Amino acid sequence: MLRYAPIHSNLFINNRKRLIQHLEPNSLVVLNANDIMPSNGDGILEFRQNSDLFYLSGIDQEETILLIYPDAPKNQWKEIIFVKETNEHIAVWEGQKYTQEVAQATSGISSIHWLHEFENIFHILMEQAEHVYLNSNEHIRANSPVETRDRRFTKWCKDKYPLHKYERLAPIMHQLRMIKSEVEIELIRQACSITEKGFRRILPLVKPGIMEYEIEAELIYEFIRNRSRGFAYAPIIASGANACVLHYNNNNQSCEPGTTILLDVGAEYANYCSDLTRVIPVSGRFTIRQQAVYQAVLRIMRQAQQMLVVGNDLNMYHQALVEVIEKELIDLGLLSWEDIKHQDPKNPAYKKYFMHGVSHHLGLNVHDVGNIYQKFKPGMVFTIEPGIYIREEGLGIRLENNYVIREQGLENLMEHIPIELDEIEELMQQRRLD
Ligand SMILES: [Mn+2]
Repeated sequence: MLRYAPIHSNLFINNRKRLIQHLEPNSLVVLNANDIMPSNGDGILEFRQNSDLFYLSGIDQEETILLIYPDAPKNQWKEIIFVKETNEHIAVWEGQKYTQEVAQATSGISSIHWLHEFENIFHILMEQAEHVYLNSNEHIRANSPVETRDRRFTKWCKDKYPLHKYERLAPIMHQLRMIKSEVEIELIRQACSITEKGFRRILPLVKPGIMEYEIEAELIYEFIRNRSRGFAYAPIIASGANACVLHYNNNNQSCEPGTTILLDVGAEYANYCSDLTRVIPVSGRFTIRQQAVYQAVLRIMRQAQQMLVVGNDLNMYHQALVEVIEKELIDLGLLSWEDIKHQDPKNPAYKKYFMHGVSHHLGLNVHDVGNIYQKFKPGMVFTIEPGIYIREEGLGIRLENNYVIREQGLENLMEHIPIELDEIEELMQQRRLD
């Protein structure tokens, strides 16, 4: 019933099994769906499920509640899903919604109730439970004034049941979601492969005068026809100096001959994200200077690959890469050893040309949750995305791939997506043969 192929319920069953190991005895866990966000009038934005609720249930629909109560006195109370009631009338107006049977098959949970039954059942469970785990958005960079359904529920619940022991679910979810299972890695791989199709589609189409939004249109066409619901995040199609604006997404400029285009675009698939960045020359050939900066970024990326291994952590990884970045910036004539020797340690010289982090977790969120102070472990999925931005030259180069950390080394989920200069130029030349 959803655009993507059904996911086997074992993924969600195993995720719940892992969660249960982290709970206090006699605990009840509550997770709420995301809201459908309003725009204006009766308009709405596209629905995006709460990543934690999806991770534990697979239910991809608004107004869903998941209860997990491993020590419940009755078996049918150990796991319960509430979905909004559907019927013939709703089906005509809103299309297909989860029936109880489909919710059961999706989640692997046998107790499925309609949402209007929630308060009665919840009251019976709360009478038994001691600890209550509620969910909140504790992403390290979360910064939204909008009150979520989880937040409203927390207020309601604490007001109605003030004497329970309340616990934070978020730190446990971060621990769990940080390590991806093979099924999740396959879903991310699928998202990467859809992104690859989009990238290969645009290579022969780009020529001087093409508008950034025309490239965006070709990408979304390719993504959607491959069962993606669209971009995993706002796409950056930045030609020329626009590439130096890190979160550029107007995508409304004409691509000028002799400049490059930075594409930071990824498809989502089944709520899993991919996150690709490539830079291509508008005219089909890189200039000598563009090549030099590009190769420098590629060398930084290769160094990063060597260090994104079990046992390292993000901090030592980043520290080690700073030395590599400094050397490349000096070789490009952008910095001198003097600049570095006399730099303000709080604002190091390299930050003028490389002002963001090198890696982040990737998964159900494009900047996925996780504890950034822990050592790299097998099953973690990271991006590597070095960049050099030279505003005075109107040139910004960033390259980004997605990787799985394995016991035996790093697996590149984007190894088939062209990244070498000559391969990109060759693919772009194919337009001239048409
Ligand atoms: Mn990224």
